[in-house]
Amino acid sequence: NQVDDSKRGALIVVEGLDRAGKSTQVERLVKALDARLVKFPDRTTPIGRMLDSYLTQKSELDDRAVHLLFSANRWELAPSIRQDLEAGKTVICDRYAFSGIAYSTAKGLPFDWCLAPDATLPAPDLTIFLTISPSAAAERGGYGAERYEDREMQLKVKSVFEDVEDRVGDWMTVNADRSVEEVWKDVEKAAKNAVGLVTGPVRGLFD
Ligand code: ADP
Ligand code: 2DT
Ligand code: MG
Repeated sequence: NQVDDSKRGALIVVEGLDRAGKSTQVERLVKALDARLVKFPDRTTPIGRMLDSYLTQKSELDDRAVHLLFSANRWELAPSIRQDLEAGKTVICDRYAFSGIAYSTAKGLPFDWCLAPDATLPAPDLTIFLTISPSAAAERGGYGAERYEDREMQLKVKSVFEDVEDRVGDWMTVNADRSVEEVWKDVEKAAKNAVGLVTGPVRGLFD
């Protein structure tokens, strides 16, 4: 089992609507690739606690202010993500900048304004978008009490995700309205392929 010391890790992002199955697939990826899991938002940092309070409807924040906090939450983790990638460790993100763009644009903020604060973050080597209709997702236990968990919002978010796809490379859409095993087959194959193909330094998002 030869280890190539010069090879960096892959940054793999899993995106999708609420209940698309992101966390289920991410957990499998972390095990299969012996990778680091980073969940966005990371609710444990001081910024993350503000986001948690906002998402659980305990506080109100201006739409632009909260968008920038979600982005800042990524920037505060970016140096350690880059460090791990450079040390050869693969990093799996459960949501990333694309959720930031999709949810904030769905609320009515301009698409390009939403994209700007995340520019030059570590760029994913692969983004797996788990696509599912809001109604099929809702059948997986119904929506909870967090902000954004309603059908109308989910429909808008889905449509922005489909626009985001045109702005980034290394994007793979996977039909998430199938069994965990069927989805996993596609996710595992794409992720292992991405790990094998990694070359060159970590790139910058939207560069
Ligand atoms: P997300 O992180 O995208 O919100 P989860 O992975 O937490 O989604 O899954 C949401 C719910 O749906 C959980 O109860 C999970 O067990 C279930 N679930 C996940 N993937 C599937 C699937 N492919 N088919 C049916 N149910 C699923
Ligand atoms: P979960 O913890 O269940 O994934 O829900 N969100 C997330 C944004 O609005 N902007 C972002 O940048 C990110 C990463 C999506 C998290 C909720 O937070 C929303 C759902
Ligand atoms: Mg989840």
